[in-house]
Amino acid sequence: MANYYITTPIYYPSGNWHIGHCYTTVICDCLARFHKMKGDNVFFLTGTDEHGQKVEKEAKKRGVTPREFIDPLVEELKDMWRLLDVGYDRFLRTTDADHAACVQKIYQKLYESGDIYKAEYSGYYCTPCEAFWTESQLVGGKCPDCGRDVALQKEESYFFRLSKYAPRILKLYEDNPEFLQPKSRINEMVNNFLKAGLTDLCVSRTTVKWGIPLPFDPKHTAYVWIDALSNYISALGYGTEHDELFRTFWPADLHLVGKEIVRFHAIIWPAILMALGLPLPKQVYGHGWLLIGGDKLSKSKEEAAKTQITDPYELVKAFGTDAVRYFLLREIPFGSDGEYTTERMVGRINADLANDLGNLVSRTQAMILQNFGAVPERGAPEGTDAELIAMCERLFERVDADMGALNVPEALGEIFAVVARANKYIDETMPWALAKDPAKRARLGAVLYNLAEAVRICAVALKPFLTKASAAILKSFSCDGDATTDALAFGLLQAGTPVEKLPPLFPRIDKKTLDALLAEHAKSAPAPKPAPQDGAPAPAKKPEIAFDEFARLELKVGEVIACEKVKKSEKLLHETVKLGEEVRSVVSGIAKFYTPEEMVGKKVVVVTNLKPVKLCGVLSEGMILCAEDSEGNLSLVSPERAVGSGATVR
Ligand code: ME8
Repeated sequence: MANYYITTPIYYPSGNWHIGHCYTTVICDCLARFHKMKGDNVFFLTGTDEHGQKVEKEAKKRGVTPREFIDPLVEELKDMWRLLDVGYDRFLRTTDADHAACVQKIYQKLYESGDIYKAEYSGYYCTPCEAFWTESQLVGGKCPDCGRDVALQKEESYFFRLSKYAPRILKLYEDNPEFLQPKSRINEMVNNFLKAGLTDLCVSRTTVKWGIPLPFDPKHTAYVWIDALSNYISALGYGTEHDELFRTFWPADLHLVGKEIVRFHAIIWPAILMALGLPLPKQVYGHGWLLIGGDKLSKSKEEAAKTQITDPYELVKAFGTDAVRYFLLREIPFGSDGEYTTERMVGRINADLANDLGNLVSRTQAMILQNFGAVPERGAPEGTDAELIAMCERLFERVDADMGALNVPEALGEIFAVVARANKYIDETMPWALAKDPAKRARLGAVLYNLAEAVRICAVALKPFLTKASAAILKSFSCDGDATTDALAFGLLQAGTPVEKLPPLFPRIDKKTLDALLAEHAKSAPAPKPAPQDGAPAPAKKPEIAFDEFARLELKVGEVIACEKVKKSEKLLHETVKLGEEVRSVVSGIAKFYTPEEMVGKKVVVVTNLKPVKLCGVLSEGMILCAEDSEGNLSLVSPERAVGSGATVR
C-alpha cells in the first residue's frame, strides 16, 4: 500500500469566499479520494493561515480580538468544505498549539545552525500579500503581485539566508523538473527571481504582535509565510516525540497551490527544508485561476459578483454539490486559467450531467424495471457489445494514467466518453424495438445488462468526482458505495439484483430558470463597495441550517440587575443578569454603545447554553444578543412586550 500525502494551501480567513477559492481544495479532495479508492494510505491536509498584519489590522478595525474575528470565519470555511463534500484528514489552524510549537522549533534550529541572523530590515511590505519587496521589485511603486499600495518598513529583524540556497534551487529544477509543474512555472521562477540571485529573507516582525513569538527573541514574531509553510510538516508532528505521521508521510507527494503563491512554495519552502536537512516535497503544482472578464476572480470585483453568482453557498443551493464540483474539476484545462460564468456552469450541467449522465441512468433503469423488474441475465456479446465492454474494462487504466499526470479534467473526460458510448449503444441496439418482439427477449436482457454494468462502472469511477450522484446510482443498483477500484471490472453485477428508479439526478436548467436565478441574485447582491485596502472583506452569508440545529440554542429573557465596565478593556461591560431564579455573570462587547447605568434594568435576550469563557479575566456565562447595522453599531434585542426574566425565547 503506497502512502500519499497531499496538501492545499492554508486559507486566509478573509470570509470573502468565492468559487475561485474552492478550486484548489476540490481538486485536492478529488485526488485524495481517488488515491483512497485505489487503496493508498492517504493523508489530506488543509487549514487556515491566521496570523499576520492583515488579520491584526482587520480585527482592530472591528474592535475585536484577532481570535474573535477569525473563529467564525474558520467555521464558515469548514462549512464550505462540508457543503462541497471535502473530506480532509486534518484541518490545521496556525493558531493550533502544536503548530506554534513546531514553528518555534524550526526557528530555533535555523538560528542555531546560523541560517537565521539579526540585521536591520528596510524595504517595502504588501499587507494583502504579506510579502516583502525591494524598491527595484516594485512596479510603478506598487506590489508586483497584486498591484496594491506597499508600505515602507524599517525595523530590526531576523533574516533567513535565502541567498545561499539559490544555486541549489536552480540545480533542483534542472535535475528534477517534476518538482515544479507545469513546466511554465519553472521558467517563471528562474526568469523572475532566481536569475537575478536571491536576497536574504526577512523572517521576523516586531511591529506585528499577532504571530508566533521567536523562542530566542520573543519581542519578534514569526513572518507569516514561514509560519504558514511550516504547516505542511507541523501537521505531521515534525520535531515531536509523536512524529509517526511525519515518518510515514513526509515528503509530501503534492503541494497543490494557485500560481500566485508558487514563489513561496518552490523557492522559499525548499530552501527552508534544505536548511533543516529534510527531504523536499515530490511536487509543487501551480494551477491557474478562475477568471471573470479576464481578471482573477475575487469578491472585491463587486460588479462581476452582481451579474454572476460567485458565492459557493448560493451555487450549491441552486445547482447542488456535485454540479459545482463537476464544473471545477472539468471545465478548465489543468494548469491554465479559465473563465468563470454562471452560464458556463449551467451549460456544463445541462450538457454533461442532465443530458448525458442523467439520461443514461434514467433510461437504463426505466427499461430494466419495465421489462425485467431487476438486473437481467448477461447474454453472449453481439454487435457493438464488445466495444462498449472494452471501454468499460479499460476505464480504470485510463483514469489512473490521467490522475497520475494530474490531468483531472481529462480523467473525467474518459468517464464521460463511456457515458457517451453507452448512450450511443442505446441508439444502436434500440431496446424499445427489441421489447416488442418476444423472440428477442434474451437479447433485450443482454443489452440492458451491458447498460447496467456501464452505468455501475461509471458510477464507481465517478466516486472521487461526484460524491453524491455516484453513491445514489450505486445504491439504486444495490451496490456497495465503498467500492474500491476492484469494482471497476465488467460483469460483477448479478442477474436478479434489485434496481430502484432514481428521481432525476441533475434536472435541466432552462434559460428561464437561469435568468430568474440571476435576476434574484442581482437583487440580493450587495451594492458595490470599495474594496478595503487590506483586502479583508465582510463575512459571507451563512449556509442554511436545519431546525434541530437552531433548537440546540437555549435563549432566555434576562434582566440586567447590575453592570460595570471591565477593567483593562474599552469594549467590554460586565453585567449581572437575572434569569428567573438564576443569576449569571455575563461579559459583552457593548461598552461603546451603552453605559453601565443605561444597562441596569434592561430586559435582554441571552444565549444561556454557551460554554462559559473568561474575557479579560471576568467569567462570562452567556451572551447578550444585539443587532448590528452596516456601520457596526450595536443595539440590544429586547422583548417587545413586558415579560418576566427567565422566559424562553424561541
Ligand atoms: O494564498 N482561482 O491563501 P488564500 C483559482 N494563505 N484559485 C484561487 C482563486 C481563483 N480566482 N482565488 C484564490 C494564501 N484561489 C496563503 C497560502 S500556504 C502555506 C499559505 C486559491 O486564501 C489560491 O490560489 O489567498 C490558493 O491556492 C487558495 O485559493 C487559498 O488562497
